[in-house]
Amino acid sequence: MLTKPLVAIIMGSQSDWPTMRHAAETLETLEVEYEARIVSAHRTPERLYEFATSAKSDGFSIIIAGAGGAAHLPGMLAALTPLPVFGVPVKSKALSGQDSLLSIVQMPGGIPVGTLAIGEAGAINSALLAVAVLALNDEELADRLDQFRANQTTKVPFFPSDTE
Ligand code: RP5
Repeated sequence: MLTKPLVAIIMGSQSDWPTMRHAAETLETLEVEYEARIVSAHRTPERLYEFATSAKSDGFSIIIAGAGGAAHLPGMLAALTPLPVFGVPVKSKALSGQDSLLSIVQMPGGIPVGTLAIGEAGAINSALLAVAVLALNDEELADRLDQFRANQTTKVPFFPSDTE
């Protein structure tokens, strides 16, 4: 890795990676360095504390945190770091991610978690939101984000087709 990653992608479990890898892939597309780690609020609370309290001094600017079920991870991270935290509700088996969404989005006033959609769309958008923030101070990144969005626009057909 040539430069220090600005974005940390944190997830509660290995089982979250099929969702959170979409955030990673989106950052790769936009050439933003990231580091992905498993940190569980419930199973590895000391790892969570150590990561969150040193994330800023370690050079991270933004934390993306994905978790499912009783998804305390993004909120606990936000409580322990001044960095912006974007939460991705992972689709749970029991309640299809509605539990994850409500756990992440319903933070008490004072400790914000920017909460995205459930699942893959939320993971992708968490990365795009992170890029948009970083691009405020990085013109080359802003250009890449503009290009990404322009490419997306050109892929939308004017008319529907029977072929997939
Ligand atoms: C959460 O529990 C994780 O974020 C994951 O979404 C969910 C299930 O974890 P596993 O039992 O698959 O490890 O902490």
